[in-house]
Amino acid sequence: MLMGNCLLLILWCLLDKSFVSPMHSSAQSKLGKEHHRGLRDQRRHGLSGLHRVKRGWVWNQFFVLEEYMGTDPQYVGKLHSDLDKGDNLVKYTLSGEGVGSIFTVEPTTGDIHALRSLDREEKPYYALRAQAVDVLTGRPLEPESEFIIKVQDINDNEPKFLEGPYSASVPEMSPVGTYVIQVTATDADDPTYGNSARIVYSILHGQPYFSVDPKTGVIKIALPNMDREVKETYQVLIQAKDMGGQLGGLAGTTIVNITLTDVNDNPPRFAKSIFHLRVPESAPVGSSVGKIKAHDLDLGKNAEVEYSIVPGDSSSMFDIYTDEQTQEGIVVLRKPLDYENRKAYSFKVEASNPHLDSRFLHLGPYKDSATVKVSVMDVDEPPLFSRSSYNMETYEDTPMGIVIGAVTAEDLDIGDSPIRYSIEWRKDDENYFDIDPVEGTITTSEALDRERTAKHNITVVATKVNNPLLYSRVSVTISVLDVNEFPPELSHPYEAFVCEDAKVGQVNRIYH
Ligand SMILES: [Ca+2]
Ligand SMILES: [Ca+2]
Ligand SMILES: [Ca+2]
Ligand SMILES: [Ca+2]
Repeated sequence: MLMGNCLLLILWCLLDKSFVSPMHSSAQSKLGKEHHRGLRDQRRHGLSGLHRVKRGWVWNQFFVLEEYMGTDPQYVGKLHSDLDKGDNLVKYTLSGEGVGSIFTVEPTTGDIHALRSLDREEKPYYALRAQAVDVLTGRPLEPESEFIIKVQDINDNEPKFLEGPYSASVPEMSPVGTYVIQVTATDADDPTYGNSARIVYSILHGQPYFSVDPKTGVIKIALPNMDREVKETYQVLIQAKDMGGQLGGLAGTTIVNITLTDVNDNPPRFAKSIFHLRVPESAPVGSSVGKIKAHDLDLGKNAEVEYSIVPGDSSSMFDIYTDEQTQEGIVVLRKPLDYENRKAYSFKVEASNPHLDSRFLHLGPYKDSATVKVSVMDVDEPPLFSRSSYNMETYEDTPMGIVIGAVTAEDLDIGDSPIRYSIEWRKDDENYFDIDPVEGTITTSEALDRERTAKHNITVVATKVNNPLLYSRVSVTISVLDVNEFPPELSHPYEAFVCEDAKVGQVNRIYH
């Protein structure tokens, strides 16, 4: 089967535009892979097929250019049997993939044509079988020969980023060369032939901040000290170009959105060196006196601020703690205030970051201090009675209008308002007493009867004239003393009713 009854395949090698020439070779029915490799190598090096023929290579492949735009069917190659003497007694037939629809053979000449344009990226080769048949007997002149029609690549596909657009993040202040992300473009053209699928990456937008490795598509930090607090997001445009990046190559692009993540590179800073707070003297212990804030440009943990009061003259009067939501320092009262005693306090507050990053300590110190001045405000307070309660005594036969005692209240505020007194009558109470609104003296308005009521409890109200909303109450107990209507009984001496702590204005014994 070496020479003799074998089919000759006459090939058109469509290698380059400059290399289109017919070649002759005898085809063996058995063909090895090394033949494919040989062809590939040859094409790569742009060598003429003729030289290779001398080395005894046998071609079992036809080539057809993909995306052929010509008007006539594309000539693919020629079948020839050495039994064909040119007397039209041999007929060539073709079978296999695409026969009839794509490929035809001229029975007498063995010329193969492609009827329509082909797309290598859709189907890179077609497997066919050829046979030479005796026209008269219809019998095959030799065994069927298999061959392949390979679709020759042209660069008709641009690189594509199938996974784009990309998102990536990298810590701010990362050193130059820090890996950010790898982008990958794919090219549908033949990677084994020419440079149609040889991709080179470049950066169209995003310099000088980022760089891309031309071969790997790895994006890296290209500028030192990139600061999130200055610019947080970057849109980088990456191009992938085939033909090794050369002019005329096809290109595809993708967007890479890069976000700088935060590191603790900013200390907290008070916006001013002195904060003025005002608090009413009446503020209860534990209540908020006011807020101060040290601003930290960082985010989250890196912007957490701890406040402390520097020990000093006024430091024991106040506490400070951090509002978790706002990171403000809330100044809280620790001890009661008294405007009349002290009107102002001043202390130093320190703000610091609790979570430090050792790499950025040189950008510190991560703390700041400020002075807080607290002004105590006078509060218009209700009048204050001279005692918390009053006890009085009177005889049951005391005439109406006689003073039996007096209460005193005072306005301690700066205004020193006059005071007005009144008796607060409870429902159903009988009205036995009157009070002088200015003097606070209490008189009887009804005859008293000890046997009926021995003790009267009344409530006296003191109101500030210049602010009637401010008033105080005090309870006054009036004991009704027995008058000697009946013979005195030793078991009830008068002394038993004398208040031991009786002081000025408290007890008036009225004798007849
Ligand atoms: Ca292609
Ligand atoms: Ca390509
Ligand atoms: Ca910080
Ligand atoms: Ca930061």
